Amino acid sequence: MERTYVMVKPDGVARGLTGKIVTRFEEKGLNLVAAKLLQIDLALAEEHYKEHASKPFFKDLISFITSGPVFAMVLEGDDAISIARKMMGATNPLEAVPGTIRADFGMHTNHNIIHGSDSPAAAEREIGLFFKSDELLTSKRADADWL
Ligand code: IDP
Ligand code: MG
Repeated sequence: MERTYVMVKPDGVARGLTGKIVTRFEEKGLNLVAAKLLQIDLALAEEHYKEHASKPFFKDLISFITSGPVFAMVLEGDDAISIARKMMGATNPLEAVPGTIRADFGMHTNHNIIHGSDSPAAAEREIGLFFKSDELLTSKRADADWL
């Protein structure tokens, strides 16, 4: 069993895609452990994306991710990290395979709808950045035996 941090970015929230995106993960079989709408401040944005601090797109990325509410979630399931990344699709929506979230809803790399942790270490770090431990709640899905 694994947990991952997934976030609908400001473009996805503003475009009214939050519900559709959450539904995809729920229907797949991932279990929702925590969720909230929040506006990311500068310090949290820079910490979350610190691995990209030296990249040419960093400034635009920080201003985009702080531009409006995001929908933050923790999802749980076997191989949750790689399953969520597969469902998101490639970073550039042009390269994302149809059926993935970025391919189906996104147009450009800089507005690519969704974030998901890319490793167990990143998932642990990002869950800790966005949620307190008492915000993580586990409920048994009715279909748990099949997942
Ligand atoms: P990921 O979100 O698929 O893990 P990363 O390489 O970790 O991709 O990049 C983080 C985010 O930074 C991307 O989701 C995208 O929003 C933005 N980004 C990455 N590369 C570029 C780029 O070349 N131009 C503009 N934005 C980029
Ligand atoms: Mg990444």
